[in-house]
Amino acid sequence: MGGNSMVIMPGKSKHGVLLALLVLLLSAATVLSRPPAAQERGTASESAERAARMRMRWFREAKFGLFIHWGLYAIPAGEWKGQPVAGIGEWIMNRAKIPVKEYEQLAAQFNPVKFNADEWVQLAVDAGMKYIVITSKHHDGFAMYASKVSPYNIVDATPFKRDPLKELAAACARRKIRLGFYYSQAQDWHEPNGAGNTWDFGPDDKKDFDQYLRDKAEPQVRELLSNYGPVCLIWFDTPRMMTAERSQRFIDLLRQLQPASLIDGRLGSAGDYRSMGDNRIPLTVLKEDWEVPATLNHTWGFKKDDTDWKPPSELVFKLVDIVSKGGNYLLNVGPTAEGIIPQASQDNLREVGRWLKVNGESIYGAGATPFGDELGAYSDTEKDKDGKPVFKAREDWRCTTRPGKLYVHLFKWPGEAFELRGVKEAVARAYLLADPSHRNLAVRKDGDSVIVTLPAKAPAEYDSVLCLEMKAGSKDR
Ligand code: JFZ
Repeated sequence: MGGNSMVIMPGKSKHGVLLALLVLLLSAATVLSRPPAAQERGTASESAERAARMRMRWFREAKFGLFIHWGLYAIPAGEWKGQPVAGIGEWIMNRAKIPVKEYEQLAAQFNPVKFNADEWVQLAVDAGMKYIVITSKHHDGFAMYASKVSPYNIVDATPFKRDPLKELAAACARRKIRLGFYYSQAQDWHEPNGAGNTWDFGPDDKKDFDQYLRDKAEPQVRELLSNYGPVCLIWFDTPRMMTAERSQRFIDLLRQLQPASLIDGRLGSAGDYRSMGDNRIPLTVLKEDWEVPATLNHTWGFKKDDTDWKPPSELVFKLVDIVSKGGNYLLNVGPTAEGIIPQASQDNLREVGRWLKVNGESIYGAGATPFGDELGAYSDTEKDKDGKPVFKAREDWRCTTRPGKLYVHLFKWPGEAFELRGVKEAVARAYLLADPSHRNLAVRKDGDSVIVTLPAKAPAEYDSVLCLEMKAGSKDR
């Protein structure tokens, strides 16, 4: 209502005023004549919103999770019949067009005796991660858990015979970290009616996709939601051929079996949050809930040749950048066929954890930046190949928030002093999180600017966090 009159009023003409009155009368009439059913629907959707808000609470607090891509593809590890296969490791069956009959034989060799659920969970804890998402079944169709729905699973088809998801669920419960399952609902290259395997089974549009959904995907998701205790989310992926109706059957399963469990953004219809493209961090703050899945090298599933690891400095920057834009970071490891998480992955993640031990209050449950200019801007001069202006990210600082507090993340130490523009409120005090005694730093206000005097040397590696506490009663950011 207010919105309508606001739009019309600035004209200030007689007609404008009359029109505004008319709009007001009309909107009042619609409200009054609304049938009771519609009002009830209003409250029903309000309670649905409340339920969604409750479900989302842990996710908004968590910010940082461990993704694990583990399956039969860890055996070839990026190489088939002596030849390297380009692309991400878990896609090898597709990239090399390996027939089901051949790929299936990998199961007989899969014996990851070095797998230790407690060690994996400990890594996530050490890294400061708050949830773990592991592939229960990737596009290759192989279930990494004891499934009664299909014998093509780790317990029935391998010499290993153990259920790693059961062991992980127990270890996660012990360490109080949440566990979720990746499940490839649409692509299943093992099944004649699953999406994606055109080399064995012909084009997808000739398949009885609903037969596959009803007889494998839906009952397997039911197993995952029934046999492993609380599941924090199901991470669906690549929604080929997923109509609204097909997606709804999965939503119903989740809401019925585990109403607190979240649905990611790749089911086929809207989930509980938005999933960004792989490794794609948005350029600006997004008001909705979102998560970016990302790799430590260039593959999800283990590839023996991929040793191009992102350094800890980049991981810390990306984590902070993501939180300052309102999102979560789901960072992947690809364990080997023996059950070992590559040492470089472990080392780099533990470095992030070391930084988080000191600076975690600026990350967990923290809000997005109230500024925005620091995120970068579109260039006035540089254009991309489509003639659109290039976005230039700025990397020297980011800002995260808590009520009454601003956390300024300084990636490049400014030395001497730091000036923050656009601060209307009064600053009560300023200190560095890396200073164990949180000694007050000298702060000066100059109009909308805050100028903080800093020590000569950065107190932390990667990112020194400057905390500004606002005076109570001054405008909340
Ligand atoms: C998918 C999978 O195919 C891949 O194997 C891996 O599991 C990854 C996490 O997800 O790949 C995608 C899916 C979506 C996008 C990119 C890669 N996307 O939206 O940009």
